Amino acid sequence: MSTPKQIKFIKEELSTAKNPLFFFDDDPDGICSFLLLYRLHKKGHGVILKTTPVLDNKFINKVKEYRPDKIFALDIPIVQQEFIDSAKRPFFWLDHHTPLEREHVHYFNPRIKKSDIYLPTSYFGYQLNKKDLWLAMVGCIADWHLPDFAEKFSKEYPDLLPKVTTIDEAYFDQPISQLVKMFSFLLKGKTSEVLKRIRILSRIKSPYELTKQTTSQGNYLYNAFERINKYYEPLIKTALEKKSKGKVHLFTYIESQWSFTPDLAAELLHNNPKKVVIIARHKSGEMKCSLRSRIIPIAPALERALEGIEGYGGGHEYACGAVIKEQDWDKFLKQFKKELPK
Ligand SMILES: [Mn+2]
Repeated sequence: MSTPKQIKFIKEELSTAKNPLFFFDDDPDGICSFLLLYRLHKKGHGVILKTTPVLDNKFINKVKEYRPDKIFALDIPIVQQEFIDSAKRPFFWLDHHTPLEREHVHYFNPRIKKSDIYLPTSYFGYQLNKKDLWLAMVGCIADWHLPDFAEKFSKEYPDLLPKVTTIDEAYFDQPISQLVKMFSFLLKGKTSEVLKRIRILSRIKSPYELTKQTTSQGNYLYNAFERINKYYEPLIKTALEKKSKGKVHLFTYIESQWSFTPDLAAELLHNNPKKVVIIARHKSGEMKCSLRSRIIPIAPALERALEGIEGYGGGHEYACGAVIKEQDWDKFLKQFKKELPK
């Protein structure tokens, strides 16, 4: 939780910035954080970190291009010291991943003080920008957190969140889940297209522009979402219908344009809370997978199952990722099932 002094400080720094440059993570919490900060003064530029959680000197050309007077890094797990040093600008880093030691940066992360606290960056964003409650709500829910302003949101948008219960329900079963999904899907595709969508999103004032397409820009974004969702729907339908014996619910798919793996994994787990869910996407001779569970720890089983296999993987106790060569896939699966706790 950030202190009133910290909030005042960042607000002040934002209001005096003439040309701020925002770097943000490519997930809904990342864009919602950016939109919340950007929409306060509508100055400067945003850069999305596509497919990398690291902000390093690869991005220095953006600093040269935009010549910002201040830099803000939002929801980015790793900012390298070399980048902070070569950027040579007042640097502000708002994040909620595992805290790192860095110098010459104003670093705000609720976990510095309390290591087990979980507050998405959009939560911080809402403390800075109280106007765009809906953006903060979408960012928090997408990052699996039901914020303390959920009641306020439910009162303002009763049709989007009729009642405040659990994060699981808000994420999957309440109408707001459609917005969460939209934000996730609008980030898929070519960087130029994604940037265009984010530019349009920065001008959206109400969630109904998206859900009810009350403006042409809302309509444009809704159509972009629908085009991507058309590929997702048959996949999730097949994945849910698949019968599974034992502890593992496995779904493999081929999709060349977009990865739906995190979205499929989350939804399948919601429907199979007692199982280990494995989603694997065939790509260039490899199986790129996501392993998820709620009650069965999977990290140790994965580590042992990787023995003698061409591939790699790892992660947290209940959420892991792995990449396995196709020819070793069957052997890997067999070993993994055997290694799961009885
Ligand atoms: Mn986040």
